[in-house]
Parts: sequence; C-alpha cells; structure tokens
Amino acid sequence: MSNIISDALVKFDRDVFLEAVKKALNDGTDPMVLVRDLQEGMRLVGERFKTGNYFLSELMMSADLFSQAMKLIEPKLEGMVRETIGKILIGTPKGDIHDLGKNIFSTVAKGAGFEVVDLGVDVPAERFVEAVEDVKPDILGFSALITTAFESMKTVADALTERGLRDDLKIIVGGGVTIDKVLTYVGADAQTIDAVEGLALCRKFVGQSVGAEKI
Ligand code: B12
Repeated sequence: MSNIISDALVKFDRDVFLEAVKKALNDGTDPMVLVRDLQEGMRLVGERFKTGNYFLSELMMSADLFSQAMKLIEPKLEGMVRETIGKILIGTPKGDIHDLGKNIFSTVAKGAGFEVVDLGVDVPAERFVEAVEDVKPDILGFSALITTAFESMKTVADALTERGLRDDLKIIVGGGVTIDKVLTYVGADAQTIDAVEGLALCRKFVGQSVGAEKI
C-alpha cells in the first residue's frame, strides 16, 4: 500500500505530511482510515530500522510527526461520548515505552463510551495488579510493541490468577508486534493489532452488540 500520508511520513516530509492529514480531515475522510495510513507509515519506518536503513533518530522523528498528526485527528476520534459502557485499565508493560498505539486505542475507546484508566508506559507487574484491585476494570488492555514485554504481560496475568482477580476480568493484548500466539502465552482473552477491531472486541466483552466497527 502506498499513499501520500504514509509516503510523506516515511520520508519525514513534515509539510506535505501535515497538509495531507489536514486536507483529508477537511474532506471528511474517516479518521480511522487516517490512523491506518499513519500506522502503515510507521510499519514502513520500522522495516527500514530493522534492515539498518534508518537509525533510532529516524524512529524518533517519525514518532514526533505521528504525534503531531494525532493532535489533529484526535478531536474527530473522540466523537460522541454517551453513557459509560464499561471500564478499561490500560498500560504498556514493563520493558516497553511505546505508547502511540495505546493512546489511539484509549481515545477510540473513550469515544465509544468506555471509561479508560491509563497507567502509562513501562508499568511494573505489581502496579497493574494493584490497579486491577483499586479500579476494578471490566477489561485489562496491554499495549506491547517489543517482544520482551510478552514476559511482563504473562507475569501480570499469572499474578492476577493467583490472587483470584482473573475470573471476572477480560484481558486484551494489542500492539504492532503481537500475534495470536501471544494470546495463549499470556493467557489473555483476545489479541489485535487494530484499534477498531479492539474496540469491537471490548464492546463484546461488556455485552454490547458488535457490528459497525468490525471492518
Ligand atoms: C515509533 C517507534 C518507536 C518510538 C516510540 C515512540 C512512542 N512514544 O511510542 C521510539 C523511537 C521511542 C522507539 C524506541 C524503541 N524501539 Co521502536 N518502534 C517504533 C515503530 C517504528 C512504530 C510503532 C508505532 O507506534 N506504530 C504505530 C501504532 C499506531 O501502531 P500500534 O502500536 O500497533 O497500535 C495500533 C494497534 O496495534 C492498536 N493497539 C495498540 N495498543 C493497543 C492496546 C489495546 C488494548 C488494543 C485493543 C489495541 C491496541 O491500536 C493502534 C491503532 O490501530 C515500530 C515499528 C513497527 N513495525 O511497529 C518500532 C519497533 C516497535 N521498535 C523496536 C525497537 C527495537 C525499539 C528500541 C528497543 C530501539 C532501541 N535500540 O532503543 C526502543 C525501545 C525502547 C523500549 N524499551 O521500549 C522494534 C521492536 C522489535 C521487537 N520485536 O521487539 C520495532 C518493531 C522496530 C523493528 N522492526 O525493529 N520506537
């Protein structure tokens, strides 16, 4: 896939990139379509980093551009907040500091009526467990972008089971590098690499009908 937004992000062409995002929003493009274009751009940057064509500084530049675009898109994502339909506790597990995707999912979930409690990044297992006890969420969401975070998520899930906190709690894992095998490894209930699909799954978990957002 190639389009002006993902191309400009990969080339760090700031002016073209931000203009294209603004234009698409003004033309009424679905904000989630734009999020997917941004995600694709980030995937391409990640590939270049992996193959040694880009360095960490380039990853950081792309993240900065991504955040600037999200500031424009977020008001559209927040949409209409209705009554609260459930509570989601979310965080990026210990060892991982990526948060762009987590923030998108949180915005989308809030827009759909979920109360979202965000613990931030590099969150230790004990902090997740304490927060589950305090907040009593319906859903615990992990956002994991590096493979070392898989072990951290498993530690949390095991600790929750040991303390008898797992029975009424659904766990969902999101984030670019996760695959369905993570689900079994962590002992989660769902896994996704797409915020809209994640929202549909969360709605299902709290007994809300699913349909419109499933793409
Ligand atoms: C941007 C980026 C960074 C930025 C992060 C900025 C930030 N504030 O987040 C910076 C520069 C800081 C960074 C640092 C590092 N990074 Co980095 N980074 C990326 C990059 C290019 C994009 C990630 C991203 O934001 N994608 C866009 C978002 C929107 O996508 P997403 O997270 O998947 O989110 C979507 C869905 O998954 C979903 N979602 C996300 N979370 C959740 C949660 C729930 C509950 C639900 C339902 C849904 C959901 O919703 C989102 C919208 O649809 C990726 C490449 C890639 N292919 O992903 C590498 C990548 C993740 N990084 C990588 C690495 C190695 C690092 C570093 C270790 C580099 C270094 N040598 O220091 C450090 C990590 C330090 C640490 N301890 O965490 C590797 C990880 C490899 C691995 N297998 O572990 C990758 C894959 C690059 C690569 N190909 O090598 N990175």
